[in-house]
Amino acid sequence: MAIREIIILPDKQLRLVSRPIEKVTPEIRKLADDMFETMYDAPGIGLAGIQIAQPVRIITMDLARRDEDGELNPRPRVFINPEILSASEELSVYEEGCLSIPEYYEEVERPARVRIRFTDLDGNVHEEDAEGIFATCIQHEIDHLNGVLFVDYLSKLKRDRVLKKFTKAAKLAGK
Ligand code: GNR
Ligand code: NI
Repeated sequence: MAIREIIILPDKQLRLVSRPIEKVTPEIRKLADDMFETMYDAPGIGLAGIQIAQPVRIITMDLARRDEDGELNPRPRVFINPEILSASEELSVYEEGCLSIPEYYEEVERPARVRIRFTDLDGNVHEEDAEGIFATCIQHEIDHLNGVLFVDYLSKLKRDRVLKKFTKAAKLAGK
């Protein structure tokens, strides 16, 4: 396993539309392993392949739950070729952040519930209903697969401001 570099704004790769995964190969399993290691190290609750410069439709996620003793139970999950089948009319607001836009947080309104279809690492297809932070996170990650970032939902003023800040920082870093 390896921690890989997370690409950040204004890297244009973040705007790529990732390609579907035709078959779950050993390379895909290795990619998922590296994504988990990178995500836990960051730390983040979700990661899309393109965030480590791999434009393929794969997401890792861990929305760890606390049990009665307050113990944190890890729940690593992989979503391959995820699709949103339907979304609720009801919306909910979460303060979102993104590992590709470090230390920037804003409230985003999205459907409160979505029904998703995805393939797992064994190649089995599942359908599932998502709500709460799971619904927000899976929508945030599927957006990455389509080259969409959460700042795209903010006002042009806020989006331009954050883009400018990261462009300036990249220039100063000589990138
Ligand atoms: O770690 C993350 N936290 C988060 C919080 C609210 C809504 C979405 C997220 S996903 C983010 C990690 C990330 O950038 N995934 O693409
Ligand atoms: Ni993100």
